[in-house]
Amino acid sequence: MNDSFLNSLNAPYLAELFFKFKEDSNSIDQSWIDFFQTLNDDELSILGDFGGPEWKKRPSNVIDDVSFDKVIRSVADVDSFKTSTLDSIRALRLIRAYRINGHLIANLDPLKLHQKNHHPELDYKSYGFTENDLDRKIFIDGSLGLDKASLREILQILNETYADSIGVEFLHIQSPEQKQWVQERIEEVHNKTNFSNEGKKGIFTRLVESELFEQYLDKKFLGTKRYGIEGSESLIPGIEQIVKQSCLAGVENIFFGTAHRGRLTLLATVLGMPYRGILSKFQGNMNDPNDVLGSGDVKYHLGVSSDREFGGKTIHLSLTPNPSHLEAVDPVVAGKVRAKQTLLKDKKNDKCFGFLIHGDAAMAGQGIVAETFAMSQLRGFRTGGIIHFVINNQIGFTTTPYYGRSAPYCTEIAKMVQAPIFHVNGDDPEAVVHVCRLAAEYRNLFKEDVVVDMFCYRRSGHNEADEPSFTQPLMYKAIKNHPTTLKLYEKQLLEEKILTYEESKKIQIDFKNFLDAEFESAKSYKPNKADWLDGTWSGFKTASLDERKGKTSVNEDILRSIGDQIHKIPDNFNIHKRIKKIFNDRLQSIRNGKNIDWSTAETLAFATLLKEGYGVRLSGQDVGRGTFSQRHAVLYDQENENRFVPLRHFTKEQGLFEIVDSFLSEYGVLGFEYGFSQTDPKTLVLWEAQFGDFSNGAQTIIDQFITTGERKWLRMSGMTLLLPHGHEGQGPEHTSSRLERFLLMCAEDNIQVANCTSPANYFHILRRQLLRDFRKPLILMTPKSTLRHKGNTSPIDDFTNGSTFHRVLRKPLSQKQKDKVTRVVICSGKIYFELQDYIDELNKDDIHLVRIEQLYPFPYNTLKNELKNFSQCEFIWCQEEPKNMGCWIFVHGRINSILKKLHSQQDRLLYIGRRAAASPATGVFARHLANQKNILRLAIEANLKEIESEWDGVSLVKYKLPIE
Ligand SMILES: Cc1ncc(C[n+]2csc(CCOP(=O)(O)OP(=O)(O)O)c2C)c(N)n1
Repeated sequence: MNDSFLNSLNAPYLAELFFKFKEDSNSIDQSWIDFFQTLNDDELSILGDFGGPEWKKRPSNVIDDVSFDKVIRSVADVDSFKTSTLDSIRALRLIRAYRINGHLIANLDPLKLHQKNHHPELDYKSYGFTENDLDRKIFIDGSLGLDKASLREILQILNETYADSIGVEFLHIQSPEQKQWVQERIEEVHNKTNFSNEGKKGIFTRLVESELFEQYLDKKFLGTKRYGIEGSESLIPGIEQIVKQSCLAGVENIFFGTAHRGRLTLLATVLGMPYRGILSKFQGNMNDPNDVLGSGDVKYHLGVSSDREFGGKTIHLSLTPNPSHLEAVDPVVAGKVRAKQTLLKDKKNDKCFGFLIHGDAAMAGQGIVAETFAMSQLRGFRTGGIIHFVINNQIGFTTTPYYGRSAPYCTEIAKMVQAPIFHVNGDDPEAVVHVCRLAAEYRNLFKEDVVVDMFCYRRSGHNEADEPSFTQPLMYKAIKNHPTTLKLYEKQLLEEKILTYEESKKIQIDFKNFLDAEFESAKSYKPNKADWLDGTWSGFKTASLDERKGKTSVNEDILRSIGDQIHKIPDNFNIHKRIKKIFNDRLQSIRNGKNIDWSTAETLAFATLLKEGYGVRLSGQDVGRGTFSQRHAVLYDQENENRFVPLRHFTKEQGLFEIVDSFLSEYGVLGFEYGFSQTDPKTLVLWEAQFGDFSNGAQTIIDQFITTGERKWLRMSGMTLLLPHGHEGQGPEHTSSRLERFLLMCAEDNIQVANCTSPANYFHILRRQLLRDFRKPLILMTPKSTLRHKGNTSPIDDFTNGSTFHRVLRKPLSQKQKDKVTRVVICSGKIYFELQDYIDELNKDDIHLVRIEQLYPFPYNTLKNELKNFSQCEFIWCQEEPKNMGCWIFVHGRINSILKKLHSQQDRLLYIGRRAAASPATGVFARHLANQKNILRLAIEANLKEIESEWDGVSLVKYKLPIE
């Protein structure tokens, strides 16, 4: 049995022959043609690689140096050459198969319940080898770092590298550098780090802390839910490695997002939250200033931040508070990272990254995971790669993976961004630490996502009070008899003589004693202060309940000069004709001080904030142009498509303006922007829905973060939502932003909800978001067709010289005019313009329109002061939305209480609007028009005495209340 004739000197000759065969088969000897023709495509492709892989082609002069005569001197040589070539092809196919599929037989499952040990493509016999071939040296062309190796050696290396405790998926990566990096990094060390004794003891200590802390909690607080880490303890040394490597590489901030599982141990061990602090929460201690103002949250949702030090460098770690809604925190973390990178001018993403910890079921099931991956490399959203760690305990509550996903792995979705995926056995903590190190290196080198999928198990039920054997009896039988990771690692270190039994016991006893001391201290534990107004939030306060208008007006000269600056178009820029006109009209409106429209007001709000040094970031689908072709914040050169963003560089010293056409997501994008707003309170962060109704795609972010975050976690946000809203005959969709739903969520000063009807009010409410010493989310209904309504304009005086936001708007009336009024119609939003037009058309002077511009916080006093002038009049609430939608449910009780206080002759507000309906609007345009007309007619013309007598609280049959 001879070793291979083929070697690195003559292999290029073979490559050359093959190349010629492909180019022109007549140029080579018939015997070689016959030989090549016996090979299948897969085998031929291996031959092609003899010239070196794509990313590492051999220099072509090597081939020139090899002459036929030197290589082959006899027919026997030719035969040997061919035999060796076949051997090499088979061996290389086997190596390739392991690189692709080795993970399928890797020893990943600590419980060995689903372990596969055989795969035909990974069986050398499938390639024509027999046992007799095991010891023959085969030329493998530098693969696995070797020129030649026996099949036995090859198999050993392949099994160690690709099918031991680690299974790697990386050949889906298209970038040659990244693919090569992964391959080299794992092959050169056979996918194993040789840890020093100190390193091993460090891993051991981390496991002790994880296991013993959870045991301690279990003993002291039996049956209390904590979603323990038991079974996945290797997470902790793994994360520790990522933090350490990243810190040493110069990373300054890691933003963590995680779910419930193992969170408490993570807080204590990696994030440095004092054990006594966690224990005091278990003891029910209410002294935490973070709890005092808020309604509090359960222990396993808490956020925390701390500084850690490695090798003289410091790294800041922060864990974002999260709701129960699994994975909802993912885009929020990404947004926080992006904001921090922006603040630090970390353009290369060297200083901060996000770290997400997933459960296997959630990773596979929740669409937001895909949305978060989707933003990975997008302009406006990229953060230079997130490290994902899956605690793959092979179960989701009571659901087994067979029911939980269609894909073989829960991590399949990561392939959409070609992230390398390291599957690893959680019972091999050294392997976990090893892949975590690779993950950190990969992220920090390539600035792209990477995934560690740690196969483990869940020792208890879903929570500590749950009985898991109801549904997984066999799995739990296996778990019951399975030693803990700590026990297994202790055994390994004892066998390796790295630890003595006594040392091991001492480490464990010392830690238990430490926990006892912490438990005692916890009883009187008082954290120093709430951390939520630190850092970028220092100087901010919780909101007061006074008028809090903020100083939002702008000096007129400054406004005019900004107006000039933001409408300058560079000389060589070929602007679209129509946009040129729009820009001219806008500029003239500012110069003339008249008829400033909505979009101009918005631009002025942004520009003035930018000039004052604040940032503005607006994202959403097609926001650059604007869904209604109204914004034109991004201009495109008509000759070459170069972009020009007037607000980006209109003056020397200005804040950063980011306008981002988002990808087609609501949930992910709103979550991202919310996260951004939390990290940078000095940037006005806006998200615009294409149409307001699409915001319900992001309902989880609205419910779980925006409307509740301040109360649950004392985290303020000035997140601003622009939601185009209004009945315009476009059908059931594209009409309603579900204003009613936002209003129902209002309480305890949690958010602001507004529906403005003047550009100046829009200007002020936007500026107000930043010009106060607190932050509140703002939900703003915005115009569609009325963007261009002639009444939807403002004079410059309303922007300047002490002007402010007005929560209630109405025409100022003289006493004489007031005396003529017999009916007050109160409304909010777009219907105002139609009511006013109708009044103008009928030339009526007995109707007074009052617009509520800010619905929450509700402007009781302002409205009362306005209505008191008309206490003897009729009061109508008019809306275009169905009765179960829009504002009616929210306003009528509030306005009735005002009417009562005023002793008005009508103590009950009358409703004019569409009937309660399942669907927000009709799809038939003619019906829409008829209904809209009917609403106006009823509000302005109908005899209310009669209407009232017919009132049955549901419909007004006589007056043909609009039916839809
Ligand atoms: C969006 C969402 N849906 C449902 C739930 C209820 N729930 C809580 S934990 C859980 C199972 C999670 O399984 P997995 O992601 O594998 O994490 P594990 O608990 O196993 O660590 C479910 C369904 C939830 N918290 N969030």
